[in-house]
Amino acid sequence: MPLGLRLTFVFLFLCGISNIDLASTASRKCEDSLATPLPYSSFTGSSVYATGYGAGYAKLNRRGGSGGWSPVDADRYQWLQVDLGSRKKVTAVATQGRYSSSDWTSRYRLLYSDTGENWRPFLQDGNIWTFEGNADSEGVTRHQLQRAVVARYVRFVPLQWSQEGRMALRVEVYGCAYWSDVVSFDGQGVISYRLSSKTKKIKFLTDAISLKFRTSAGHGVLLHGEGQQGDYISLELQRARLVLSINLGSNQYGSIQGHTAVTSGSLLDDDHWHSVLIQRYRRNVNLTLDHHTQAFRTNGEFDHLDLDYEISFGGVPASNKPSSGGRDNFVGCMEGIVYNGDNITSLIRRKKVDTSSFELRLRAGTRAVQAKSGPSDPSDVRAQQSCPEGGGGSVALRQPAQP
Ligand SMILES: [Ca+2]
Repeated sequence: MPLGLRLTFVFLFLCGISNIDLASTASRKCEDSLATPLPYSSFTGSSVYATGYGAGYAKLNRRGGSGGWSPVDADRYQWLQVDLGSRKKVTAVATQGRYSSSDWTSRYRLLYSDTGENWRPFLQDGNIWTFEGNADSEGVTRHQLQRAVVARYVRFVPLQWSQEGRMALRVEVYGCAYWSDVVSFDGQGVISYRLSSKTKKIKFLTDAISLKFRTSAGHGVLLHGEGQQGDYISLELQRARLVLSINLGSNQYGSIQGHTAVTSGSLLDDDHWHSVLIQRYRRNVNLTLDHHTQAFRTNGEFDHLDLDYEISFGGVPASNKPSSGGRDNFVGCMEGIVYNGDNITSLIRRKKVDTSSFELRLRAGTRAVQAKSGPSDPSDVRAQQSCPEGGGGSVALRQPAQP
């Protein structure tokens, strides 16, 4: 089969698959009870007041043990932790006091984490949020989260508690399974997404690109595309800030300069997930980082992004390197990469994206998939330990130093 024909076929086939994926995830409610089905050992606490007050008894409406969790001390350093077993989408929480007692928690904060070590407070309206808890032992107070979070671990941190009794909790966490293909980048691999055959250039009047990333490295290219006329789009981390560079065209005399760069965020190398959305219509661009949107217009007079036949994620492809000047590849994890309607991460799992000249590894739940055409080498094992899903374990994003 001629090369061009094969590429066209693959491209059309993939669009169909990604549409099905998006439709199936959008249509279901996300309100399952996540904590109740868990075993005793999935609950841990900062301390335990006495036998029968263990964290595993902290299930909503249960009366096991002494009817709930209570710590030894009464200060703001106590916490009750639920390990959901794998990353879940969390949409609501509920609390209750210890069964038939004068022990409860009246105000608390919520922390969440992928690793159980690196915690992030739940925010509402941009502030670390304090939730109203209980005023007796049996009433249930439920809070819908203003914005769902994705996490494996959830911690309840009591701030105020019963005046007459002790600090105590029974809890529920509501949400649903979170399916995501997480791509691990070791600084070598680059995903190259072929937009068309080599002979046909692409003109884009609009763009919609979204992805999530997590890294402990302050520098690295998240995505890059460029065209022979000098157009480009490039998203990268520089000094732990996000920089979007875009050029819809300059003229050859230099009187029209299209280069435009916008910076957003800070401390993005904090090993937490961050979401990015780029929306463009002609010269109008919205750059959204973690739900904060910056609107700007590109410089110059041109409306189309003229790209060559591919766009890459995690670095600049080797073929483009000379013009793009030795920028660092991304080291870390990405998920939910959607490029103009195509779910790239899903396509990678199905091995439909060209990765022929690069190494690439990803994990999808417990289904580890290796999409790599070259011979394997010993570094594979190490790299596959990055970006764990489901079973978890510690996260090593950087390559360990060579002995
Ligand atoms: Ca252009």
